[in-house]
Amino acid sequence: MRAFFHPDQLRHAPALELHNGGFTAYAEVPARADMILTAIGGAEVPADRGEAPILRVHDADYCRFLREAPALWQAAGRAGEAIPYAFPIVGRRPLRLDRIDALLGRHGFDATTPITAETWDAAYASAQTALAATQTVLDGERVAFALCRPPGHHAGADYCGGYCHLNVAAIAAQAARDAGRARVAILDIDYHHGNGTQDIFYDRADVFYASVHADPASDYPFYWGHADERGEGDGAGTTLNLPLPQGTDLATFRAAQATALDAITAFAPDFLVVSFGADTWEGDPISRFRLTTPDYALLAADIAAHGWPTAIVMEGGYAVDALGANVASFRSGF
Ligand code: Q9C
Ligand code: ZN
Repeated sequence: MRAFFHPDQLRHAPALELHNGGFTAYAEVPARADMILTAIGGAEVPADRGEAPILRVHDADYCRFLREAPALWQAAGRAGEAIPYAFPIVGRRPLRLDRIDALLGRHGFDATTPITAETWDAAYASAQTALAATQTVLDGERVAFALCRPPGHHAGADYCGGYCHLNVAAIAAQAARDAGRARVAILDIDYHHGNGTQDIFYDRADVFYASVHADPASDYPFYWGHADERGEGDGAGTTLNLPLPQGTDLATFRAAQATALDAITAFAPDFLVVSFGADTWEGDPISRFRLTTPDYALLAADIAAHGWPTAIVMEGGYAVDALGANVASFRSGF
């Protein structure tokens, strides 16, 4: 399976994130990509397809913000990385969550995603990597792997969060649409719900979004990913959320993925994007599922059995020492 990665993706390297009331080491480290590259034997550098395919998903003002925020931060006399501390209240439906993290975050999204002077270039390169894998599949390969990092699925059309800045899965899906694939499905099997991807396609009938993830009643991103979110307007019925409890193991996860694959089969896509996170692994430091390394090959084989042309984009996975083996296992199942 061809794989893509651009060295500029290593340049985004914040030191700290604000979490649980204090600063901790940033979890989404460049070493994640190094470990995957070593395990899979390297990757091809993607071509530069420019900003246009990014602007098919993201607002131009938002992209300018990502580029200019570090200079504005420095001009204001600040040291270190740009982290927000005040937020306009973004209206969501009034869920009655009682988790302290949910109550704090109800007033913003979020303080765990610093922006550095390198962030735009790294996120831009991550998007180009997703586009290269997409083009490879559009050109006839059945599957290709994009080693995206920074990840993307928490980023919406005009917002960042959850270590994500540009939504690489959405950019890939939109590129497939723009290349003439009429019906595109996204299967998101990262531990966390892909709120940004859901938001981007929530009212679209041409892109189906299915996600298996930790129940947002207990886990980030809290305000999205509940089972009753199914799309709206033209997109009514083209969003499927399958939240699972902490402690979920292969049997439960695989059954939920099968439900997602059944729904995607009914949608009859001519292109699939997989948002793959290895933060479902049993030893992940910030997540609470119980998948093992060999489980990923089984999950991948279940997806591959459908035969859809498939671009895989990397999302989360924070057990750095195990990440290479987990990604290699997943790829082996195709
Ligand atoms: N230090 C992705 O997996 N909150 N993002 C947890 C723990 C942020 C995860 C903070 C989790 C975002 C792409
Ligand atoms: Zn995740």
